[in-house]
Amino acid sequence: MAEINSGQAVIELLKAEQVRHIFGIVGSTFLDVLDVLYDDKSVEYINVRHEQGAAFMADGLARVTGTPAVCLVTSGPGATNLLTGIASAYVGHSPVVAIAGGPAFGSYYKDAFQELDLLSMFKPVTKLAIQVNKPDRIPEILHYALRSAMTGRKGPVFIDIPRDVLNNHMLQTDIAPPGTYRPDYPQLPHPEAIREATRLLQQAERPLMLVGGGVTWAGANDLAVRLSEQCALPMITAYGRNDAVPNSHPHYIGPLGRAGSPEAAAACRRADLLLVVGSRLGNFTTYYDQRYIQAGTRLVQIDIDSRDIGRTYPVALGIQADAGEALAALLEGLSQARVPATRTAWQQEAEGLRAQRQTRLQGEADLHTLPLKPQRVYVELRRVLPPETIVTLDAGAAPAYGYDRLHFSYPRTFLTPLDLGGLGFAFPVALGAKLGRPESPVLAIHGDGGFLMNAQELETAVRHNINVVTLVMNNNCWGSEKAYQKHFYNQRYVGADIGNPRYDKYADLFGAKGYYIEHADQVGDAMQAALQCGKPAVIEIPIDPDEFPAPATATRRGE
Ligand SMILES: Cc1ncc(C[n+]2csc(CCOP(=O)(O)OP(=O)(O)O)c2C)c(N)n1
Repeated sequence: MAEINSGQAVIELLKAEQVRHIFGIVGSTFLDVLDVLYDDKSVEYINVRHEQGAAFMADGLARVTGTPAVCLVTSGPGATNLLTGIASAYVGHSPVVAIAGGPAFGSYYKDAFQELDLLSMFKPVTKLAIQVNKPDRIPEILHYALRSAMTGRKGPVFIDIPRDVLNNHMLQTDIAPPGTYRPDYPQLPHPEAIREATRLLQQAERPLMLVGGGVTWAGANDLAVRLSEQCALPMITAYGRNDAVPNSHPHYIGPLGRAGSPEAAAACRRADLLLVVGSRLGNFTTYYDQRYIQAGTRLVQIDIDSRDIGRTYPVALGIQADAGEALAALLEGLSQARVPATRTAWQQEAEGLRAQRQTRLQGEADLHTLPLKPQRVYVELRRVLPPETIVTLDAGAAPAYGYDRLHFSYPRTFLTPLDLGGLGFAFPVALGAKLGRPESPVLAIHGDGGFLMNAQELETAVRHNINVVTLVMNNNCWGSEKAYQKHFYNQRYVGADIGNPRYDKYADLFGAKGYYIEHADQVGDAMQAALQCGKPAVIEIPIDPDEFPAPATATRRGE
């Protein structure tokens, strides 16, 4: 066995999982780990300006690569600042490994300097929150954490390592490859379940596939498309998962759920069988009621995690399996099956809905008002963005118009806060995504409120040359929430309006590049220039301060 120091062990254990970036702010509790990076340049410490940014960056990186992404921060407030970003990774099933160097082991339970019960704080937003209690156990406990993060439905983990456990120890350990401490192969579906699923699919007259994020995590996007083609199955996507299938595919109708496509909703209401692949059928995909999924619709639900199978809607058949293995088995099971004749009419209906959506979105090119409406900005974005662009959306009204209006060609190119709905998400997540996929253009879409929540990371972006473009649609208000006061409180606005600096100037001050445009015909040129300027860039567009989508009726006062 090799003898290495504890700091080196942490770095080598992470490198075995392809980790190339660690996000955080320097702290005295974990300096043995940082010191390793003085010589070893194969891992870069991205030192950020607020730990929330670090957690969001790690989330972004993990979502675009599928590999673990790491935060390393100091105790107490360094760790609590991570919480919202770790919650985002939890909701997004993103394998983020958050490590905090804690106070000395012997000082616990004395209200020591920066001592907080971090394990209790992180438990509800992680798959595992654990403390290392002995230097020799660093490899074992890191393996436990990595196995938890990467197995089944992925998700974040939290590891507290007291400073005297972490620093200044020699360990006898060999660095083992991941296959020695976590499973290499995905979970197969039960053959009986696949036979039953093929039978249900063959019986259905109007089957529809609802493709969720689990398909992307399983790398099974092509298989979903092949099944759709083989069985004449129209496709819709779960909330925020538009990138799970190529949007130009003639079988793709649109995204279901909040701010989604009415045509996808209409298809869902018409379906007699819904093949749900890798979707938990969460709040903003379904609203947990019958507005999309009708009581009579039969559900075949495939998920890696049994906790969400039949959780809200009773299933005709639940299959616990990896999405890719299940889709491959269905393709095999249906390879000799003839597509039932009744499907032709259904396919035509689905094609009609797809065409209806395209026409509706194109019609928004006729919105000529100033300040611009966000809908019009998206018309221009669809025209100009290269197909491989990764787009991150913030919470908020102006970004929300993007759920139905952006066009995706490849998996892992659409990153959204999902049901967390956290503001301040898009910009730091974009930075992490860019580090994970440096060859891809990356665009963050923000309202003015959400952008300023993590805008300090522009300094991180400039210093580390992380060249993402951020679009700030500025309406000088917390628009998405102001909408409630407009519609349900008779425009009695309280706490709804805010002021802003000019964000193009803000960008210039940080050494980034700023653009300010007001007209639709400037969007394309500004976006192209920003994508090519060789710096982080911010484009501000003033937008109509009165244009918000009507809030969902389910969230009306008191309901
Ligand atoms: C961290 C956080 N705080 C508060 C909210 C509640 N909230 C949701 S959207 C919104 C307004 C967003 O304003 P802005 O980013 O300017 O975008 P707009 O809606 O104006 O387009 C607020 C306050 C939230 N989702 N997340």
